[in-house]
Amino acid sequence: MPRHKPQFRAGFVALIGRPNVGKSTLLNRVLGQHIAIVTPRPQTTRTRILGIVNGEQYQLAFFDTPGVHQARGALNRRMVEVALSTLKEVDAALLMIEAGTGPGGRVEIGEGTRAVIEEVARSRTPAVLGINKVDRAPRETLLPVIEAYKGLHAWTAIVPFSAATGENVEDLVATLAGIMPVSEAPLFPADQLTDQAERQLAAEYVREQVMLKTRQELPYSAAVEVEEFDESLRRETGGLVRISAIIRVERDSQKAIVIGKKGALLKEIGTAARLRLERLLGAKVYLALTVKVDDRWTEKDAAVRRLVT
Ligand SMILES: Nc1nc2c(ncn2[C@@H]2O[C@H](COP(=O)(O)OP(=O)(O)OP(=O)(O)O)[C@@H](O)[C@H]2O)c(=O)[nH]1
Ligand SMILES: [Mg+2]
Repeated sequence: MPRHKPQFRAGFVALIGRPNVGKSTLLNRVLGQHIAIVTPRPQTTRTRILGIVNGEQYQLAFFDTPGVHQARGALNRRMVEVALSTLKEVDAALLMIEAGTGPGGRVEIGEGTRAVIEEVARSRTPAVLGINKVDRAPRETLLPVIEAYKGLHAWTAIVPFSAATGENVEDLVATLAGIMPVSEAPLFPADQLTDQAERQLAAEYVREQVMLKTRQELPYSAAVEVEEFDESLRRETGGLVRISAIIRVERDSQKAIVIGKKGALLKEIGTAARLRLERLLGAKVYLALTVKVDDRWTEKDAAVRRLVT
C-alpha cells in the first residue's frame, strides 16, 4: 500500500528575544542571504523583517523582530511594540536565548528574559525555545540550561543550535515546520525571499556599517534614508545602480565623527556598504553618502515614524 503523502504545512514564525541573542543571524542563515543586518551590538534590528524559507513539504515565513528591552524614548518604544505585536500574528514563536552558564555553572535567567517569556505566554502562541550560540558554550552546560527553562513555560520543543555555524539549524527548521498549520498551498510565491525592497536593504547596509565603525551612543543615533535608487542603467552591459543616501544623526559632534578626518570614515562606511550591495544586486553600485543632523530624532514619535520604516 502506498503511504499517504505527508501534508504540506505553511505558516508564520516570530523570532523573538532579548537584543543580541542572534535572531537576525538565524534569519540570514535560514535564508542563505544577508537580508537582516547583524552587529555585535544590542538593538541592531529596528523593524520587522520577513524572510521566507521553502522546503518540499513546508513554507516558513519568519519575522525577525527588534530585541525586547526596557524601552526609553520614542525609537525604543516603537521597536519593542513591533516585536511584541508580531507575537499575535504568527502561528508559532521561536523564543531565542543564548547558551552558556554563569560562574560556578549557575543558570541565570535575567528579568528581561523572564519578561519576554511572560509576553509569549500571554500571547498564547505556541512557542519553541531556541538555545542559540551553542558553538561557544561547553556541551555540559546545555543540560542545566534546558532544565532551568523547562519549568518556565509549556514549550512545544526546546532546540539548541548555532546560527553562526549552522549546527542543528536544519533540525530547528524541521521542528518549526512540523507545528505549522496544514495548508493547501504556499503563502508566498516560491521565488519571494523577503518583503524588504532593495532600497530598504541599501539603507540598512549603510546603517550596519555606521554601527560597526562607530562607538558609544552614535550607532543608536543614526538613521539612514535612501534618496535616490536609480537602476535605469542596471541592465546595460556593465550596468550600474546609482544610490544616494543620507545618514541622519542627532548632533553636530556625531556628524563630525561619522565623516571622520578628511572624510575618511564616511568613505570606509561607503565602501563596505557598497561591496555588500554589489553582491546583493549583482551589479556595480555607485553609492553617494551625506550626513545630516536631525536634532534628537530618536525621541520624537513623528521623526521615528518617518525614519524607521
Ligand atoms: N558565537 C556565536 N555568535 C553568534 C551566533 N549567532 C549570532 N551571533 C553573534 O551575536 C551578535 C548579535 O547577533 P544578531 O543576529 O545581530 O542578534 P539579534 O538578536 O538580531 O540582535 P538585535 O537585532 O539587536 O535584537 C553578532 O555579533 C553575531 O555574530 C552564534 O550562533 N554563535
Ligand atoms: Mg537583529
